Parts: sequence; structure tokens; C-alpha cells
Amino acid sequence: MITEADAFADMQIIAAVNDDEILARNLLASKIIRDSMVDLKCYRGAASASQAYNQGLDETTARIVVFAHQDVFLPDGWAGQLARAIAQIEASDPDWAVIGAFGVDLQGRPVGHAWSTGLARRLGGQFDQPVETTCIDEFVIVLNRASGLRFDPALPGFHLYGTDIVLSAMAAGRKCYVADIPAIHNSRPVHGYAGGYSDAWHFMRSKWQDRLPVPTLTVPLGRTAWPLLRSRFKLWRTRAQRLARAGDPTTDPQEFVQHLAG
Ligand SMILES: [Mn+2]
Repeated sequence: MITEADAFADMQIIAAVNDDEILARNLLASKIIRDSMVDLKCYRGAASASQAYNQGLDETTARIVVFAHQDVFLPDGWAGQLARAIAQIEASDPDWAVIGAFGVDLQGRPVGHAWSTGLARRLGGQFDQPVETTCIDEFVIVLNRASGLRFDPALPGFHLYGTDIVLSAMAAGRKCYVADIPAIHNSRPVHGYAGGYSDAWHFMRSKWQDRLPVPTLTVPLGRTAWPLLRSRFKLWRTRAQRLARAGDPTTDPQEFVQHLAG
């Protein structure tokens, strides 16, 4: 049984940072980091999430490596919830690879527990047992370092690396899970799927062509570019409505924690 103290002792938190104000308001304000219970290493100026995260992996020996966005707030007690989730998973699967807070289950249904400020709503809700997943949201990625997994240095930019690390784990014969480790994603609404997103999507579609179609939390990977075009059109069409509905990401994330209960 892993206690909260054990979890703290062998855990490293890693973040790719490009805005220190957002970092200070969210991740740095989390109790486990504020009280130095777990060490945080920030990587600035990286060309891609993979580059920042692999450097983080190279510079830690911790058993549990948590990759968190700069705009994520980890509520008080979060590490204890993670320790409990790891214990639940290791009771049947000591070789687990990745745990996320939100993702898609084996039937393609969304599963997890989080608050999204960009969507101004809670995603999912409380659940007991961790659920096997085929793809997780990038805002929190927990990696079992013993899995030997790394992020693909060829995946460009800052999108779809949650899907990629899970598909890589599955290709290596390991399982990934979504657990009830709720966090606040103090995000801005998605602006579009052009540019960096499009580059990552095309890379992923080509890399995983033998597994298509692949669900993701944004645009599913398919044999043609049609899903991407359709999603870009839908985002454009709903832009005003989505921006109007979005929460204010400069809010103290502690105010959103109440929405995680129940
Ligand atoms: Mn984010």
C-alpha cells in the first residue's frame, strides 16, 4: 500500500512553461508545490511538449512523474488521491504505464473528473475504480517511470501528446488508466485547430495509420483529413458562443474546487 508520504517521496512534477503569471496563479499555488511536498521542475523555451517532458524525464529518478500544464491547479489532497489510485491499479497491474484525470474508455466514452474553465463546466464526476483508457487529456499526465516510456521527439508542438503516450504504451503491451484524481484546468477556450494543432494531427494520423480510426479528446484520427476540416468548421461556427460561455481563467482556481465535489 502506497501512503501519501511514500507518494510524495518518489514523485516529481514537471511543467513546460511559457507564461509565469499563469504558472504562479495555478500550478505554483497548488498546496503540494507551495509547501514543497513535491519538487516541481519547469522547462521554458522548448520547441515541443515532448522536448520539455523528455528533458524532465532525463533529469529525474523519481518513480512517479507528473506532467502538468502551467494552467492546472492541484487541489489540497491531490497526491493522496493519486497514491490511492496507484494502489488500486497496482493491485492488479503493477506494470501500468500512464494515469490521466480525463480521457476516453475502451468503449470510446469520455471518463474522468476535472473542472475546465475554458468550457466553464465540470467534466465527469466522482468514481471509484480507475478505468482503462485509450487516450487522455494532456493537462495532467502521470507516468510510471519504470515503464521506460518517453515522449516522441518527432511529435511537433504542444498537442496530442497525451494520445501519443497512451498509444505508445499500448504498443509496448502496457495499460493506461483514468483515475479519480480531479484537478482544475484553468484553461482558455480552444481557438482553432489550425497551425500547430493541424501539424500534430497529421503527424499522428501518419504515425498510427495501422490503428486508425483512433479517438482523441479533440479531433479523432482518421484516414482522411475530413474530421479535421469538419472540426475546424464547427469550432469557427461556435466561436462567439464558446467565448461568451467560457469562464475567466484569471480567477483564483481555488474558487473552482467547490465544483469538483459530488
Ligand atoms: Mn492547459
